Amino acid sequence: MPRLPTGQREEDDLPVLDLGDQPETPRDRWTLLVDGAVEAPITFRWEDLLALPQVERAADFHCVTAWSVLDLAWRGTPLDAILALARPKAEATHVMAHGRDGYLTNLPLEEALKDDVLVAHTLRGAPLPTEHGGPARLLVPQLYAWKSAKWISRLELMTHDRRGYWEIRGYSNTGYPWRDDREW
Ligand SMILES: Nc1nc2c(c(=O)[nH]1)N[C@H]1C(S)=C(S)[C@@H](COP(=O)(O)O)O[C@H]1N2
Ligand SMILES: [Mo]
Repeated sequence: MPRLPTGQREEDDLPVLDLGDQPETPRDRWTLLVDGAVEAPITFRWEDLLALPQVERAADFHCVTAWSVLDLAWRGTPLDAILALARPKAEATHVMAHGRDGYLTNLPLEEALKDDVLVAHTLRGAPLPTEHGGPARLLVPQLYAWKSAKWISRLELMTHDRRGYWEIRGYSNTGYPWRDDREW
């Protein structure tokens, strides 16, 4: 198995890529809302997040603009632990991740619930820097990096699919790096 998907080249340092607005949120004012198709909408504060299970994951990160960074060390809370507390309704099929910069990206629950998907707050042993989405971002390493919403503010459970920022603008709805699944 090659280490890099088709069309990707390796970078040592994580580039910064976003729409340009990098919101600063102090940890004591940070919140994450889980709502939509759930039985129990819930808002997490920073200490609530840290009270949930904390795991380490080493993961490769593939951006559709052709860079990949291998073996990044992340720490954070598994997304399934967060979503479970809101009790997704049986008819929930997708989740929209909202960033504080207005960014949106959509995921099928099947991808969102995978073991490596985190709300990540630590990168390479240090607090996640603002430019990489700190205090906390979504990490969905099995999909192209545009699915990993920085500055996560809201996880909206949905009963049908809806496209996010890049998914409307021509990126693939699914975004599987290992299938060279870049555009629709
Ligand atoms: N909130 C937010 N998240 C975002 C983006 C963005 O513009 N806003 N850009 C995405 C894209 S296209 C990529 S490649 C990665 C880049 O993450 P990085 O800047 O930490 O390398 O963030 C993703 N998450
Ligand atoms: Mo990207």
